[in-house]
Amino acid sequence: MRLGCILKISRYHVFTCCLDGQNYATVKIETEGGVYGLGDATLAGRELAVVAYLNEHLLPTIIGRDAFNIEDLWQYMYRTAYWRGGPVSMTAIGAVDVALWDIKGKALGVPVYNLLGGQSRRGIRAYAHAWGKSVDDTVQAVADRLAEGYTAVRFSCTVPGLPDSYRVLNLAAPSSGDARTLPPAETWDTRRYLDFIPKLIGELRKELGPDPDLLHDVHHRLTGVEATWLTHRLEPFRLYWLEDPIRPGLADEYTLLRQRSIIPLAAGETFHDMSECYEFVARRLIDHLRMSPSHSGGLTNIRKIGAFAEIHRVAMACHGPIDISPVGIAAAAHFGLSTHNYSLQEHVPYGSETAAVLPYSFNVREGYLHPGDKPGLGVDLDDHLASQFPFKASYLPMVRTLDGTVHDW
Ligand code: GCO
Ligand code: MG
Repeated sequence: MRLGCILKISRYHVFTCCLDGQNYATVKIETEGGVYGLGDATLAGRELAVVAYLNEHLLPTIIGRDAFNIEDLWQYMYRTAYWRGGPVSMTAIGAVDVALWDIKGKALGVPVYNLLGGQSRRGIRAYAHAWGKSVDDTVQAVADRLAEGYTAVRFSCTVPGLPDSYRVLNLAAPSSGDARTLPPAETWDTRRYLDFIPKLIGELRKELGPDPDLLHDVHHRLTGVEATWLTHRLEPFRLYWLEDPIRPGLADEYTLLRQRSIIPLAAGETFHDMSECYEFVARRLIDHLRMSPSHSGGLTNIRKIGAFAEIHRVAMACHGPIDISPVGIAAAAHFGLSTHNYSLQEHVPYGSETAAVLPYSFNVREGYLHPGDKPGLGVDLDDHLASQFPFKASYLPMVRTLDGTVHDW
């Protein structure tokens, strides 16, 4: 017997707002009968491109379709674009897809993780961020996170001689007095960085002992040879993972690093599609894959990528910075709770404006993230309040080396 349409998509709206200094884009999809779902459409520094993709190209084509047929809708959104893939379209598809899972969970009265296979664990181990302007500051910041109950911490620190190196700029501050908002500039020097990081982790181990899991994010700034040099010096300190040592897409450089180093590697926050992660997973060039539902086509796509990774014994560890909204973190949490090969979830606490406009039921206790048990994703949107926090044009930082050459951020 063929069933008729269960829940017809009737309306949509994309909301943009700036909460606690961070821009977010949220798609709301409504169905006849009133059940609605939310998806995270935030692509930091390129937010309005996704909003246009949604409003002008994607959302008008799904009106009147059955919100319950998520797989068919995903294939429809993905395959009807001849120019497919990439950050903008995969974030837009991901937002709609996550909203459809939210709708289905609410309509059936179950949390999304129960639609994905149920709980694989009691909670997902989370890692926190710690950074400082000096070695002492950084040791203290990591110790503070451990005291909060986290057992894994990602550390970064101002590199001596480079006062505005990665992660120490105040991103919430206006980038300049200029009326136009321009990307704030950071400086970089590979030699200073390579000299400093082994000393920093040596101090962290000396002060904090062997127990805590320590992580470090290179943010794509090294070549294969430079990264190999670094990992050799880091090997004695048992790093949980080294993240994005090399520019994405350079599988040959990862091969060089992989063959000469025993440090676990994480990558993938800027991958969007199976084709981008295929070689990294199939050749096991990394240990942890950091693609997220928000930037990789939603839960429908990330589940398939997760299953592919499981076969190759690669763990999933979704990207979870502050520029993924609570809707995106909730999606990652439902996926992480239900996915066997899930290692660690990045977690950054939200501020009070975000919690008021996008109230969420996920929580972190004793360093473990749980999505909560509300039907759907467990996140709502106060759209009236959202309109009081208008979007503010802003950019992610850019990097120049000491002689002024543009470098990868
Ligand atoms: C991380 C990331 C982020 C990104 C940011 C870019 O591991 O959390 O590297 O900090 O820089 O999400 O938009
Ligand atoms: Mg990263």
